[in-house]
Amino acid sequence: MKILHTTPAADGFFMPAEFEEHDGCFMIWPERADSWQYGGIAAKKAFAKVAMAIAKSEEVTMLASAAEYDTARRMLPEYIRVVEMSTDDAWARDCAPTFVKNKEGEVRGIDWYFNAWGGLVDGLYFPWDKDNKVARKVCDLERLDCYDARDFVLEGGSIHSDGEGTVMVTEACLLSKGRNPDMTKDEIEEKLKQYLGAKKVIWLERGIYNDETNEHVDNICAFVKPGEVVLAWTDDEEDPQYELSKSCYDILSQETDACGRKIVIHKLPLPKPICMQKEECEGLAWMEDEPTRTDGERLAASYVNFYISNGAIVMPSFGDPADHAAAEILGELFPEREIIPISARDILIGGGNIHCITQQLPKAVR
Ligand code: KQY
Repeated sequence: MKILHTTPAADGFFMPAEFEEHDGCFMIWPERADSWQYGGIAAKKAFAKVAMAIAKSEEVTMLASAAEYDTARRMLPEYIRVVEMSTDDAWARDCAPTFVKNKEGEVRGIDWYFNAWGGLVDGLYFPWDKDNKVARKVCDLERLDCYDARDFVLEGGSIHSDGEGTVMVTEACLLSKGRNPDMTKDEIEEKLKQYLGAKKVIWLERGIYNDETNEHVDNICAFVKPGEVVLAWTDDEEDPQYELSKSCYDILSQETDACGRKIVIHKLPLPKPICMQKEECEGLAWMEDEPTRTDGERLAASYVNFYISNGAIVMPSFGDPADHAAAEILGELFPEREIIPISARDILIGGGNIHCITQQLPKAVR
């Protein structure tokens, strides 16, 4: 693996869309006691279901610590590759590489600086040094060259690309004080263009209410094809989420993408508020100086946090009446793919969902 000090755009590389073909998917086995209740057993089962759903149509690699290797190997079918790797938690979207490719189909990784969603300002755990090495280790494992972008704090969940020059982000996240406080919005936009090969960045203002990542875009809005997005939506004007979704809707309605298309917006209903229960809080370890979940705390549940595999949409379900409507809408938008809902409360308790625990490897011509 070579560490590259040029930029993807300068080398003709760009970030493909998630709905393009993949060579596989990376995930990380959950074990962190302050993220996953009661030894993480329910989370492990949910992660295994997600991995199996994705593995129906692409290869899955599960990264697991030395301590958890045997458990992961036993709980996962043999067609899922398990590789020992040290991490601080289980958010492959955010600490595995963002992959870029060129017109010839060569794939490379990007190694952003990862600081647990805000470092010492409002990060969610400390230390994060093991997570911060995952991108390079994965590139090494896959024998892919890797761009050094460690002067810039970014997580994969904070960007979405349509693969045709448009990238979507939220201001709440990318302009947060814990990431790149010395950079202006224009400088951040320029960095995204250089590293993701983008021509246009669409800045939404906000994401999902109470999303502890400072409102990652991947929980509120996602491209389903070039020029078309799904947006997490509620009609309940009394819900604090309403203003946030409405602001995204207003921005997207006025926007065109890098190819000059007006954006088609498909509203994806939100489930009714999902809140922590006392027993769930009691199953989480407490760590000094880290935020802890409290009884009744609203979790950042959204159906937009789905993964697009080669053959399926692997989406969260919450046991809510909206589960069905959300699955139907996604089924209409992705008629060629199987819709696979996975009960996701045990992932949501950790603070993210199916998109946050997966990272696709685009199809390469090797
Ligand atoms: O949503 C994500 N991309 C990650 C959430 C991390 C939460 C840590 N408790």
